[in-house]
Amino acid sequence: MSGIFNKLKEGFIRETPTFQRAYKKIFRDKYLDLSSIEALEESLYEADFGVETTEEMISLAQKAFQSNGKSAPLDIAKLGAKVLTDALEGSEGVLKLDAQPSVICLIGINGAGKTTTTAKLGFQLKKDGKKVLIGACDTFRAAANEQLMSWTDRLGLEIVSSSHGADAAAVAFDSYNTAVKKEMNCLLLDTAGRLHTKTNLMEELSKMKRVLAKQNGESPHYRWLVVDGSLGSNSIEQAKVFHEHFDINGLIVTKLDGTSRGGAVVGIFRALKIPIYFVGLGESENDLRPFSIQEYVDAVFSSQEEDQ
Ligand SMILES: Nc1nc2c(ncn2[C@@H]2O[C@H](COP(=O)(O)OP(=O)(O)O)[C@@H](O)[C@H]2O)c(=O)[nH]1
Ligand SMILES: [Mg+2]
Repeated sequence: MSGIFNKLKEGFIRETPTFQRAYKKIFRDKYLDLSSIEALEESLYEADFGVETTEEMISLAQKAFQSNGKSAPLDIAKLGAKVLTDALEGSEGVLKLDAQPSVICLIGINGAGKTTTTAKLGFQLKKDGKKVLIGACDTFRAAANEQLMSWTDRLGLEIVSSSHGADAAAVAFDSYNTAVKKEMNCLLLDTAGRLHTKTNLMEELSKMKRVLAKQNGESPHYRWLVVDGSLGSNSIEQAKVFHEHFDINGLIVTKLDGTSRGGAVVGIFRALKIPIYFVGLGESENDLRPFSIQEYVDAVFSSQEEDQ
């Protein structure tokens, strides 16, 4: 497994002790019994895998137990991996920068990780040889520009920003024009996320979307909702509100490096059926990773093998 996904795996071991205990017991006893199935069920709920996925796993485990009374521990890993892999079918988003500039809008509530993800993604695309421009469309918070600019200064990224209180759609408009003029491959738009004035935020986002669509019918090509993975399945309802107003076509799940609720990735995808493009696994510019079903499933279910 590649280095960075280890952070998810480490998080899963450290933050979900119940899951690991249940799993370890099955390994130690070398077979499945009613008490270990029960422990597994409880731990799956605690890790926020959600009702659907937990029930699927438990019903398969029960079947395995009933059919031979014993099920090798690795079978549990295999069985769980199959349930997750099936549930996550179609969840891997693949970023293609066909349009020039391809416009990616990151939206979501305060603290979800939009600004950090904008910087990380800009950095990674630049490393891949893309010409990247960042538009600072969070004009609501006074410190928002400084936060983004300290990232772009450090990472050598180009940015279009405006003063605090400016019209976010106007910043999006200017950013797009600059991106066209400078022949950028990609324009990343960071946005505001206040929740207490939700209606205004939704109006602001809708306006931004309209303005961008006027400049280019296809833009914004990517409308990504950034969700905080540590909030678990609570993100689902919030996502629906944003989806109504912004027609979300991609997800970023952040903070999977240190959460006890990493199972929520499955519930979020099952509820929304919107592909996950990247996951956030830490606070540095290198801690963003394209979402991979295989790596996610390995991080959840392979964690005990090395402990044996
Ligand atoms: N551990 C961890 N922290 C993160 C991650 N992504 C963002 N953060 C932190 O979450 C906080 C809020 O992030 P920010 O980008 O400002 O959120 P925004 O309000 O949506 O723009 C900051 O302290 C970030 O460093 C992540 O993947 N892992
Ligand atoms: Mg921000």
